[in-house]
Amino acid sequence: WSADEVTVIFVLGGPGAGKGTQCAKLVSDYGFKHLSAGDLLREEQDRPGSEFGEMIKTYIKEGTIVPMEVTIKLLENAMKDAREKDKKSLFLIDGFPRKLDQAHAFEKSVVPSKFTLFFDCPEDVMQERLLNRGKTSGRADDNLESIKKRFRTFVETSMPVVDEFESQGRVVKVSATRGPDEVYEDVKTNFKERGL
Ligand code: UP5
Ligand code: MG
Repeated sequence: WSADEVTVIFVLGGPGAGKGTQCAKLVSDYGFKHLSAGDLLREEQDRPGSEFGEMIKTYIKEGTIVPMEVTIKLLENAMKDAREKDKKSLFLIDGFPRKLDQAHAFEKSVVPSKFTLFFDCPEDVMQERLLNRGKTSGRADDNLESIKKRFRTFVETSMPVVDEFESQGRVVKVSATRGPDEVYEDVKTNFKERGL
């Protein structure tokens, strides 16, 4: 695809920064198709007959990053579906790319992103949110041990992606510490400035 046919915005931020929450708001106001890489991996994990199920399970529990061939394929398939069935051309890709090679591969082989929406949030705030969600989410990685591992992977492996995009002037950074509605006001202001 070319960037004229398809608009992709990457949505990044640490575990529990509020990526999913903000994407849901953007979907109802702007008509984006929201694709969470984590959600797609969890669906694939639970799909009967998936050859990747066990592998995905282990990576998620350990807070490490699933090989990109799997994730990019899932994203590409979901994008194709949304384009064909729902005529969607605006995409929020949530929680991806988490590693520099993934960023390079996606922008080369699928489509370049318009920009990255980055939610900036301190670890203590994210930890509290995740532990709280863990009471009801049923997510295998919403426990203190997995959360610590996710934070580490985020700092060591995923922040370099944000830093590289930032150095290219392609990051919209929003502070994610306030309530969901306040954060969303900032998001909308930034989208307006970027012509959306
Ligand atoms: N909440 C949200 N916003 C709030 C606010 N402003 N104020 C107060 N509370 C707020 O929110 C988390 C919780 O906080 C919720 O309870 C919410 O109500 C509350 P959410 O919107 O879900 O945050 P989000 O950033 O989406 O958190 P999530 O846990 O989904 O982030 P992760 O990045 O950790 O999870 P993801 O699903 O993206 O990935 C999971 C794993 O999949 C990864 O660790 C990795 O192992 C694997 N993965 C890959 O390998 N490759 C990929 O490309 C993607 C994932
Ligand atoms: Mg999420």
